[in-house]
Amino acid sequence: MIPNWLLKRSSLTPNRTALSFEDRQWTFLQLKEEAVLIARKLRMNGLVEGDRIALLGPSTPDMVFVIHGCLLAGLEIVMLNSRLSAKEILWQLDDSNAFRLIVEDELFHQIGIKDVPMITFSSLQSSEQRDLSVSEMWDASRTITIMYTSGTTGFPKGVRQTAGNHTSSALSSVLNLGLTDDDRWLCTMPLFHISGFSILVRSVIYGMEVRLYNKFDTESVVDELRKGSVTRMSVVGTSLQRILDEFEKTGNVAHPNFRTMLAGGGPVPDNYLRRAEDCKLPVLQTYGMTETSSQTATLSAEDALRKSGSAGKPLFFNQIKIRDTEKAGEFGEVLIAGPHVTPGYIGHAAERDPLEDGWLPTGDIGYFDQEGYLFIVDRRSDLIISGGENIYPAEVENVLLSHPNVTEAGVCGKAHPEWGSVPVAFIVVSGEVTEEDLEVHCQQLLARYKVPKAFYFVDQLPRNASNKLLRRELKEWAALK
Ligand code: S0N
Ligand code: AMP
Ligand code: MG
Ligand code: MG
Ligand code: MG
Repeated sequence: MIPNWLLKRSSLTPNRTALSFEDRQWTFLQLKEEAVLIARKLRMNGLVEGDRIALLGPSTPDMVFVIHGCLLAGLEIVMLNSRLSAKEILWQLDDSNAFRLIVEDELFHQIGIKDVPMITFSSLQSSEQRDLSVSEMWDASRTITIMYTSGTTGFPKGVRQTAGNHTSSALSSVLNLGLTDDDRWLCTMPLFHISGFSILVRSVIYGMEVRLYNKFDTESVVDELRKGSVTRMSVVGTSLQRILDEFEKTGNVAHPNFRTMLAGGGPVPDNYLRRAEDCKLPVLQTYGMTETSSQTATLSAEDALRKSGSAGKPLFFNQIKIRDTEKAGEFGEVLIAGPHVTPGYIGHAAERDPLEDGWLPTGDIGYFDQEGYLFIVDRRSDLIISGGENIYPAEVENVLLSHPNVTEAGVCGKAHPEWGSVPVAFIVVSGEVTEEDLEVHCQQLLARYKVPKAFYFVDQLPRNASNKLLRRELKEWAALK
C-alpha cells in the first residue's frame, strides 16, 4: 500500500510551499484544499472511483489542481498531448475508452474537438459539489496515469503508470540526487509527458516546491538559473541548447545554488555537456521513458565530469542489462527491470505483455563501460525524436498514403540543428500533387511536429527483394539532400 500522496504530504508539511507560478504560490495545505474542491465537483459530475478520464490542459496551477483532484477522486487519468491534432486526440479517446474528456476551454476551441462527452475547466469550476470520502491509502497497483507512446505500427499504445511505478521512480531519483529544504524544481516540461508529470510526483512525495511555467521561455528560465531561484530542472536537448545559447550570449553563468539539470528524453550531444560546464550548469544525463515512469539510469553528481556522455548507473531499485552480451563494451538492446516498469498497456495493446522473460525491451542500443556506466548509442527501431517528441515513420506514412494521389511514402529522420532530428518524406505519386498540398494534408491530420519538413518526389522507394522498405537507405538519401 502507498499513502495517498497529497493527503499524507499536506498533513506532514502543510505550510511548505508546494507550487509557484508567476508571482503566486500555494502551500501543500492550499493545494489539498483546491484539489478536494475539484474532487467534490468531479463527483457531482458523476465520476466515481475507478473511472477513467482523459485530461487535456496547459501547464497552469488549475491543471495541477485538476490532476490532484482527479487523484483524490480515485480516477485514472489519460494525459493527452496538447500538440496533437483533433483526429489523433479522438483516436486516443476512443482507444482508452475514457468516460469523459476534461479539457481546458481555450485548448478545446483551439484544437477543435467535436462530439465527445466532456467537461470543460470552466464548467467544472462552476459546478456544484458532492460529498466525497477520500482513501488514505492506495494499492500500489492502482493506475494513476496513462500516457500514449508511439508504436512501430503507427498506432500509439497507452502505457499504464501505477502508484507503485511513480513512487519508486521518485524514491530512486532522490536517492541519487539528494534533497535539501530549499530545493525548488523548475518545471517547463509538459505535464502530459512523464518528464513533467514526474516533477509533480516528486513534489508531493518529497515536500518540495515546483516552480511551474506554462511555456519554455528561454530568458525567464536563464534568469531563474542565474539568480539561483530554482535548484533543479529537467530539459531535453533542444531546451538545453537554448539555455546554453542565452548564457553564452549574455556572458552569465548559473548561480551556485542551482544543483542539477536532468537532461534526457533523447540524445544529448556531447558538446552541449562541455558548453554546460563553462556556464557552471551541472547537467546530468538521464535515460528514461514513458514505460518506466521517467528515469531508469542517471549520472550522479560526483561522476558528472569524469563520465560525461554516460547516462550513469541504474538507480537504486532498477536493473539494466544489455541483451546477449557478456562483456563490458559490447553493444546490444537495453533491457530494463524494476518496480518502476509499467505493468502493461490499455486499449488495443491491452493483451500485449510489455515484458520478455521479466525484462522490458526498449529498442534502444547501448553498452556498459568497464566501470558499469551506461552509454546509449542508438535506436534499433525507426523512432524519430524531435525536440523530445516521438514520431514513428509509420504514422506519418499512413497519413501520406491516405492522400488520393500518393501511391508510396517513406518517412525517416534527418539531423536538425534545433530539434535534433526531424521527419522528411519520400513520395511516389500517381497524379498532380505539390509539396504544399501534402503539407496541408498532413497538417489537418497530424501534430505539427510530425509534419515532414521536406517532401521529396521520387520514382521509386528503396526496397529489398521481398518489397520491404529499406529504411537505412532512405536515411542515407535524406542525409544527402
Ligand atoms: C522543446 C520545446 C520546449 C519547444 O517548444 P516551444 O518552443 O514552446 O514551441 P511552441 O512555441 O509551442 O511552438 C513553436 C513552433 O515549434 C514547433 N515545435 C514545438 N515543439 C516541437 C518539437 N518538439 N519538434 C518540432 N517542432 C516543435 C511548433 O509546432 C511550432 O511550429 P509551428 O508554428 O510550425 O506549428 C517543446 O517541444 C518541449 O517541451 N519538448 C519536450 C518534450 C518532452 O518533455 N519530452 C520528453 C518525453 N520523454 C519522457 O518524458 C521520458 C524521459 C524523461 O522522463 C526525462 C526527460 C528529460 C529530463 C528528465 C526526465 C526524467 O526522467 O525525469
Ligand atoms: P518516450 O517514449 O517519449 O518515453 O521516450 C523514450 C525514449 O527516448 C527512449 O526509449 C530513448 O530512445 C530516448 N531517450 C531517453 N533518454 C535518452 C538518452 N539519455 N539518450 C538517448 N536517448 C534517450
Ligand atoms: Mg516510447
Ligand atoms: Mg515521447
Ligand atoms: Mg493513396
